[in-house]
Amino acid sequence: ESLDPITVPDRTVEGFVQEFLRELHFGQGVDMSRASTNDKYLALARTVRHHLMSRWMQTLRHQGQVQAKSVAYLSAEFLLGRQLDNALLAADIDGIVTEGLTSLGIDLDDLRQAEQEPGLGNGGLGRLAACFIDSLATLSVPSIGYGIRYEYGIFRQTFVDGWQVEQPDTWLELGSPWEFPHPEAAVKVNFGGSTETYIDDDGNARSRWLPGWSVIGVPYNYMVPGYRNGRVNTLRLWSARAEKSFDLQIFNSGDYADAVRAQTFAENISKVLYPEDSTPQGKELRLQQQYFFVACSLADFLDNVLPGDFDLTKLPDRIVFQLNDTHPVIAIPELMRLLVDDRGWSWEDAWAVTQQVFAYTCHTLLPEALEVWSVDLLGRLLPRHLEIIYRINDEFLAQVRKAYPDDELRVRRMSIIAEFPERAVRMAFLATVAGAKVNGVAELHSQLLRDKVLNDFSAYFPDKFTNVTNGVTPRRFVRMSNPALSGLITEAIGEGWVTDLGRLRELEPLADDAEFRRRFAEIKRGNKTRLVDLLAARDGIEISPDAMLDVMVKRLHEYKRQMLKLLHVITLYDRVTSGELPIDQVTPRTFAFGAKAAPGYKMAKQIIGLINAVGRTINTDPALERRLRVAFPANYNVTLAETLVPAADLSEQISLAGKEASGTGNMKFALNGALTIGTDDGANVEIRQLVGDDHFFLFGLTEPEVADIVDAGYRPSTYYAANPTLRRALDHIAHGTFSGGDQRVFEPVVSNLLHEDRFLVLADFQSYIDAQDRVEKAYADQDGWTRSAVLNVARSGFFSSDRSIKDYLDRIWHAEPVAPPFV
Ligand code: DL6
Repeated sequence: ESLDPITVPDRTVEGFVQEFLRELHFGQGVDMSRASTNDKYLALARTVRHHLMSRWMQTLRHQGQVQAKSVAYLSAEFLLGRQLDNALLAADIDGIVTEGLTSLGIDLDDLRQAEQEPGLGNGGLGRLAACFIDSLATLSVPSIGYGIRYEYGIFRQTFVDGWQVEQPDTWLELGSPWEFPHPEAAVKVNFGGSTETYIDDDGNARSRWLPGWSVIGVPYNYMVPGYRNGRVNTLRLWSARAEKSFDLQIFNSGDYADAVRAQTFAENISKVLYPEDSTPQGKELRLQQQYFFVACSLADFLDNVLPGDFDLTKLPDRIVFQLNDTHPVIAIPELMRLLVDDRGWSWEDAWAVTQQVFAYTCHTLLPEALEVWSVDLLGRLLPRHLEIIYRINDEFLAQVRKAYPDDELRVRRMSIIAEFPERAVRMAFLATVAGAKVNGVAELHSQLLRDKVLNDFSAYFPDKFTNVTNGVTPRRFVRMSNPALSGLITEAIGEGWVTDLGRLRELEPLADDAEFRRRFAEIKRGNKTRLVDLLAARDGIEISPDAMLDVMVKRLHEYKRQMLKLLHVITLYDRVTSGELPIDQVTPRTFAFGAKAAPGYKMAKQIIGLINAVGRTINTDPALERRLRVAFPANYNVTLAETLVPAADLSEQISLAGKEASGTGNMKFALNGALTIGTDDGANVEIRQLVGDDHFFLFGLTEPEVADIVDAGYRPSTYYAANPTLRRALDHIAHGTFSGGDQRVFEPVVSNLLHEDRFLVLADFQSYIDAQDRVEKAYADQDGWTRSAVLNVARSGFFSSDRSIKDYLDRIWHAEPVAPPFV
């Protein structure tokens, strides 16, 4: 098929300039003399998206013709990051754009900075979804992402006196040029009310829903370009609107607030992303969000994406709905309702189809992060869905009883309905019972799901459980964010690695090539200089490009153990200030942190305050001669990661073994040539196996050792008593060294560590300090370090999200890429 001439722009510098000026004039209504940076950015974004438009149209037409099995990725979060550079890369027009803008006296970099990143996710789970849709498009898999268009994304973090203060993320404020609203394709979503039974025409008793209220879901489409392969997939995010947004009668009677009440109420549903990570908030609004987006998405797929005459008994040949954690799991009873109530199917036929079209990915090991909804709330908001869940559970438990007669304890353990502390629906159990497959996100995580978290289920459904180790997109996290390293790699092994990351292996011999190592080290230094400039401009933070850059960036959570790294910083401070370690023997090091705490998570916020307090003390103590620095830029996000990760020397992946499901930051760092100091947790295990023990700093208890210590009754104070180094570090905090002598400020942190320490920080302390001493020695041999860094890059190709998606295709989706319509 040929391209649509109307949508194919001219790929010359002159053509670009003309198109850009047209957009400025006709799109923004300004000329160059009056255009603001934002005007220019919006005009540029629209000009760039023209270059993807014909592919998008073609992909949609082609998809309609081919009717191949597709993947619908249902996710409450898509942490996309900025779009401009990704679109430039995919459209391969970087060169003409830079040249064209320069000829107009515009610096592309200035326009880049004008883009507000869409922060529609909390962390790993949302960023994974964004990597996956990139890989689905690049692998040419017919697919669609479904989610929520939050008006406010993840909060903007600021520090006031070192304490986190949250500000709203107004990412839509200055216009969002990457989205295409389609109000004409809106979907109605019902809530509340009651159910009634009735007798159908065949004399069967049936139930139906009499909803109490409803809202409208408006789809916003986003392009998801594959990497130069002619395919542009779609991400469809839903925004909530009131059915009747404005009541003129009430307005005329003078009650202006009441006239728009319905609108305010409805719009609240997609107003703001829940700023939680790993712990669900039992909020009614959150359940409304979840049902809202899956109801819109299922209706959209069945009514608009599938052809009108589609035989729904064939649905499993045509679609798989991947449930990204439990947030979209309410889609299971929704599909049952659509088939049984709306289309008159028998329960058995509907269940047979439903069981084949869903698959569930679990992203946690923390019991408190497994989502449950009280029966009371669910019954109030979605009464018909609750009935359906009850029936699914009754039939499932009847089978369990058959398989395990006289084992009522097991039946109770496996029930989708929990009885304590209140009657509640366990969404992970529902997903496991109904899903065709259940996967964890790293080998260790999947094993622990099978052996511990969902053990009864893996015994009952042994074939359902599988693993797909996470991955990250090499387009954004190497090719785009590390152009210098990308250039070096391409020069050495050609361009193919961008879509076939395993080919990085071909770099291995170059680890022994002195000239290659020299250039590699030079690039690392250049990336550090980029970061130095960025932190100075963005945060007023001053760091040196000559220091080792030791980085821990991720959400603030006790299980991730930012505290452990902080205790190492304090230990170094203590060694120097006590005279034990001469300052000229300390390797200059920048300890960089980036972390947001959930606003309601008090201990996490205390730890943020403490990191900043330690930073203030260390950064200003003349005894340290600026050789040790703490850098904690506020508001860590995808955009900052893109400069930080390529600059790092050391990657901190130090969660307690058995707690981090996978991690994906760990992969980004290894791929950019940082060495990891880490525990045997999540995907660290696989990273270490691949890069080799000589190029990874392992420390800490293993998961079985952790289990033993906890079972025996862990007493953190015994570690404090037995270890003088640890004692000195904790005493500094307790005695107010970092709080101007005030001993109360950080008392909750100290007493938590001494008396509870749920994540065994004290138990792993010495092992961590020893590993840091090994880091110090290894870093002293700069050339040896660079050799290890090269090997980290060469051996991390496995962690491409393209490989993850291929694993999903083989192990779970049983779908195939289709040849792209054209290149
Ligand atoms: O799978 C993506 C990402 C993992 O890499 C992290 O290890 C894991 O903590 C994160 N999980 C969540 C928690 N969500 N829930 N529930 O974000 O997923």
